Order: sequence, then structure tokens, then C-alpha cells
Amino acid sequence: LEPAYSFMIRARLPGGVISPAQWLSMDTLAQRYASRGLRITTRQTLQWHGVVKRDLKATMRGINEALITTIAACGDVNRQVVGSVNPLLSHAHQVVQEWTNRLSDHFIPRTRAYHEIWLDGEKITDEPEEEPIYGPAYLPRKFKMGVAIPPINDCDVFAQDLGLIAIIEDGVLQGFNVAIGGGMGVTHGDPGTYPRLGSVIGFARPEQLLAVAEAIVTLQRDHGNRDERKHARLKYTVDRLGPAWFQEQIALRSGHALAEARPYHFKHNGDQFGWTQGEDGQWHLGLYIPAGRVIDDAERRLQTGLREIAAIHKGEFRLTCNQNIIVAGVASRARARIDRLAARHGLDVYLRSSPVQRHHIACVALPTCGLAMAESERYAPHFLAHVDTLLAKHGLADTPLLVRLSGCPNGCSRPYLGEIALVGRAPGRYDLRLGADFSGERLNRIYRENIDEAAILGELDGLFAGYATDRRPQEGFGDFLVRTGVVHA
Ligand code: SRM
Ligand code: SF4
Repeated sequence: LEPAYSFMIRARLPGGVISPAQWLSMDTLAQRYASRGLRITTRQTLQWHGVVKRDLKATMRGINEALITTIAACGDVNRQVVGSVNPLLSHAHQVVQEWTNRLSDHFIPRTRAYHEIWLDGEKITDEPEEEPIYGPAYLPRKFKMGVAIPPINDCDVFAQDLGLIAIIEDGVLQGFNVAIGGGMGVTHGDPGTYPRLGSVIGFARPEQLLAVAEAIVTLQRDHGNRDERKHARLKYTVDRLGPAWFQEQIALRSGHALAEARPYHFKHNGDQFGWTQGEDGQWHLGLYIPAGRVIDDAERRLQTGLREIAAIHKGEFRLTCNQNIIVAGVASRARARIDRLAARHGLDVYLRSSPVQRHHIACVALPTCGLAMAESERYAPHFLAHVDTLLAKHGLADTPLLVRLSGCPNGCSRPYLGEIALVGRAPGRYDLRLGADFSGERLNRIYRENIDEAAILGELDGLFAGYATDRRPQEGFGDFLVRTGVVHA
């Protein structure tokens, strides 16, 4: 008899697009095999927690039968490609989604081992397999790509190893600004690790994109640090060799010299909630899913509600990098029915939650994450309630404010981009980081290290008092802290 080892499974869903039929299949698997419902991740895909070892194969087969894969959702390869989901720009979203899919497909490992192990695929040959992009040793570390459509930076494009900013003029995609070397992961006590925003190094036309991306991935494959895993991400290679070196080498490997980057502007990196109408006349309902956890509990029946919506919905679902979901492509006449289902099951929680709640992100952390040092997802509701109370005390209720919590410095909630961020140190203790903007373009800084809840709330109380009296019209909290020198940009 062996212990009931349990595992987490993660799907690969480029751009976070999933059909209602696929949703129903994923939900059935969650009911049958997972212990904590479905989890929408910060890379706009789904995870199942607590799948016991003997059910792994059945779960993987079920996922694949719904034409979704889990290949390369983890590992030292190009992971899930994320994309902007701005529902207002229906056409641009479609075009950019096509590129997101192409990027995702282009970098899927060619290995048949996945199919042999999980899907009982037959071994076709004993010849060694060829990985044209990854080679025999794959990449030094994971690699992440994301595509944003300005003015919304909902995928945090500057946190990606390769961030692409779609440049759209008069509704036509001109190409992409290319940003390299973004990444969040840090190790406490190792100053050689740091969060970094991607550097914009130029512009590529659509037909150049795959060659340029392949050049960047293979440059990292050949020049990334393979001695020290903590220093193996592209961001360290970019800082070691320099953006100019990358520009030169990309031109040599791809045959395309990058053009000068085009102007762009990001307004914010949050999601939109409630109904919005796209340019094609279709409606889209943005729903807030606290920490992305789709589950039925004493307060809400989110899993049942989304199941019932999926059963009648004719469009698609889009998962967001802020752990939320959009019921996309709804005809006017179908809105009322979806509203009724959302209200019946508590999916309309966005109507009753504060901006601080709606925009927060919390990583999974305890109890399933083996690397967690402190609580995150389970602690978030409690912490956010305190923040809301403090804001109300200073007459700041309903102020939009970006809070991010991570149970350790790996930064799965991209906490270094939070106006307020908690990064776990030990049970009940966090680094308090402050001063990012609300558009994903400025990192925050450590304000106080390794403090407990009482100390965190004490600090915020004082800072909110100053913000209430001295802020400029429309000035965000992070911007205020930087302008007044509380933290340096
Ligand atoms: Fe992450 C490792 C969860 C997005 C940086 N991450 C992990 C593991 C697998 C822990 C482990 O290795 O044993 C966590 C599983 C916890 C669990 O119980 O589910 C985990 N990461 C997550 C998710 C589920 C967080 C969430 O609450 O949604 C996100 C799943 C993404 C996906 O669908 O693919 C998730 N992880 C991120 C992000 C954000 C992003 O990609 O936009 C980051 C920061 C960006 C970056 O990569 O720089 C991130 N995760 C890490 C790191 C640090 C990497 C580094 O460069 O140092 C680790 C640790 C590692 O790789 O060794 C890690
Ligand atoms: Fe786990 Fe740390 Fe990632 Fe949170 S940030 S999910 S604690 S690895």
C-alpha cells in the first residue's frame, strides 16, 4: 500500500480562451478528481489541485479528450503564452489571439513522451527525438511570453521573458514592440536575484514575429546560465550581455533587424467588471473570482454558477491574468439569463466588492504550494478587509488600489508590480513593498522587511493619512508614494 500522493495539474490554454463545452469537461474532471475545485491562475489557465496519483492518467486523458493539453505548462520550455483580453477591442483581440496561438504552437516541444506516458500513445520509433528549438538539454530555465494590446496591460507584459506590445493602427495590426528580460522571481537573501521589467528593444512586423521570438529563445538556450539555476532566467542574460548585443544577435539569427519601437500608452493593468459591449456589438461579462478559486463554499457557489452558465452560453470564456473570467460573446437577448444565473450563485460578487478586492491578486501558497513561507490566497480576504477599513477611516473608500500577495519571493502573483504588496517570509510575516504604478510599468520597493500584520496595518494607516490629505487629483497611491519620496522609483 502506498501513501495517497496527490498532485497539481496545469493546463495550457493560450490566451486563456476556453469554450463552454471545454469548461464543462474541465469542471467534470475537477468534481471527479480534484480536491479544491478549479483554479484560474495568474497566467490565465486552469489548475487542478489534489489529484491523487492513481487518477492522474484519467485526468490527463480527460483534459486531452476535450482538446486541451497540459504539455509544456511546466518545465524549462516556453510556457503558457498569455494575451490581452480587452473585450472592447473584439477584432484586435481576435487577431492578437491568433498570434498568441501561433507563438504557443511554434514552441511546443516535439517530444512524443507526453503522449506515450499519459495517452498510451504508441512508440513510433527508437530513433532519438529531435527538438529543433530546444535541443537535447532544453532551456536553462522556464521561459514566458505575453502579448498586450494597449491601452490595457492586463497580462503584465513587462513581467514576461518576452513581452510583445501589439501596435494597432486604424484597426490593423502593424506589428509588435519587443520587450525582453522581464521576470519576477527573487530569493530572500540572494542579492544576485531581483525582479526586472522587460526592456523594449525594438519593433517587429507580424511576419517577422516567429523568427524573432525563436532567435530570442535560442539565444537564451545558448547563453543562459546553466550553472546556477537561480540565475538562469533570460533577465540575467540580458543584464549580462546587454540589450544592444541581443538586438545584433537577433538580426543575425532571424535575418530581421528590429525597427525602432513604436509609441504606446498603457492606462492600467487591471480587469474590467460587469457588462461591456465590444466593437462587434457582442456583450462581455467580466466576473471577479477571488484569487481565481472556482469552488462552491458557504458564501458562494462559483463552480455551480459557471457550470450553469457554460451549459447555456454560446460564446466563449476568457480567463484573465488577474485570475478572473469573462463570459465573452453574449448576444443582447441572452444577457438577462446569464445575469440571473450569476446572481443566483454569487458570481455577481463584483457588484458588492471594493476596488481593492476586485483588483487584488493572491498566489496559491498554503496548503498546496510546497515553496510557501506564508499564507496568501487564504489570508487575502482577511487582509483586504483590513485595508478597506483603513481606507474608509481616511475617507478613501472605493479608491482603486492594486494589492498583490505572494506566499514567498518567487512572485507568482507578480507582487513586485503591486502598489501595495506582501511577500511572505515566515508564517504571519511579510515584506511590505510599496510604490508600483497601476499599469505594470514601475516596480515597487521593500518598505519594511519581515513584519507582522499589526505592523503592516500600522504602516498603511500612517501612509493612507498622508495620501488622503496630500494626493493630487486622480493620483494613484503608488505614484503618490514615489512623488512624496516615501519610496524611490
Ligand atoms: Fe509560479 C513555482 C504557482 C505564476 C514564478 N508557482 C510555482 C509552483 C509550481 C511551486 C513549485 O515549484 O513547487 C507553484 C504551485 C502552487 C500550487 O499549489 O498551485 C506556483 N505560479 C503559480 C500560480 C498557480 C500562481 C497563482 O496563484 O495563480 C501561477 C501559475 C501560472 C501558470 O498558469 O502557468 C504562477 N509563477 C507565476 C508567475 C506570474 C507569471 O508568470 O506571470 C511568476 C513570476 C514571473 C516569473 O516567472 O518571473 C512565477 N513560480 C515562480 C517561480 C520563480 C521563478 C524564478 O524565476 O525565480 C517559481 C519557483 C521555481 O520555478 O523554481 C514558481
Ligand atoms: Fe508558491 Fe511562492 Fe508561488 Fe506563492 S509565490 S504560489 S508561495 S511558489
